[in-house]
Amino acid sequence: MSAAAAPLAPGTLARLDFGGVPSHGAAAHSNTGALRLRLPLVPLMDAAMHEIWHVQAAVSSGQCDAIHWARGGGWLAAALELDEAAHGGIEAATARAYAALRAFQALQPERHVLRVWNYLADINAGAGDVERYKLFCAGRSRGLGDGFVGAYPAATAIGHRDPMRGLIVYWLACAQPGMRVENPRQLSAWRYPRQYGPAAPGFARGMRLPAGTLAISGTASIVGHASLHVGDFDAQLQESLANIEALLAAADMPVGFDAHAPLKVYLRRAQDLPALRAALARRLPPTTPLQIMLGDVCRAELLVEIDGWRTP
Ligand code: 3EB
Repeated sequence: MSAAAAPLAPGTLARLDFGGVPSHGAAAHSNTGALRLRLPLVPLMDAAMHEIWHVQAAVSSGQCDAIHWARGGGWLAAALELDEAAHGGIEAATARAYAALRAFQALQPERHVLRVWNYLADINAGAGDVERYKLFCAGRSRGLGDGFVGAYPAATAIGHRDPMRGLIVYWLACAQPGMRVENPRQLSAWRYPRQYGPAAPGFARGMRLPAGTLAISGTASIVGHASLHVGDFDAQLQESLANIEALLAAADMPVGFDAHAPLKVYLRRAQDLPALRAALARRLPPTTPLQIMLGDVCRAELLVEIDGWRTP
């Protein structure tokens, strides 16, 4: 993650920017061939940050129906944005997106999908089984069919508030398999009981990439399968960080945060920013690369979620 607006270096697979309304959709290609994504999550930092994925190889790129992709050195970055209104609503649009992802991935040499991000509008609207996140989970599971079963990628699913209401799915795939990591403090998401919806969320808590980096899934204040510390922002944040540390330990990686652990923090309420800043100043060394943005967590009672990377 960096704040510089430098031109893209050779070997740039993808550049992700947060904030701004995507006037021509979320995905595009730069003149170097990198995949460029502008994601409609409002940054809460003074300086706009972006995330860059590098490979040690030449990068080429293209488009296949709605999927934009860039590849190089055995890695593939790809993205898809659907207007859910044009695809029958969030469940049908998600099924369509994941069926397209699966069909596309089946034809790529980088066939292992290791990490997926999902951003959708109004994630908590609707009650019970028709809450939009649960419809999203149902659509994802239907679109994938038996794809990913037993090999779930690490993932994030966060609500945005963009009036364009796009469903944006982007992912990282590799020619080599990764190694899934589960968190001993949390029930694996695909085993969540029925109360969380008819289709359990299919994702792994973490994924060790072939190069050794750990992809950390969206991590919130959930222990077992229960949301903890409802209404208490500070305690939710501490629990989320404790979950990430448990995941690092489970992955045999150094527990704790530093310049090797870039994190993205999604806040439901901008008013929690001062409390977040104060708590992070106590918990994280100042060298930890951070992105903070507005984003709605998939359970209405959760106020904060964190995802990121840990490089060896
Ligand atoms: C959780 O742990 C919080 O549905 O892909 C985190 C990461 C969450 C990914 C997903 C959901 C997803 O259940 C929510």
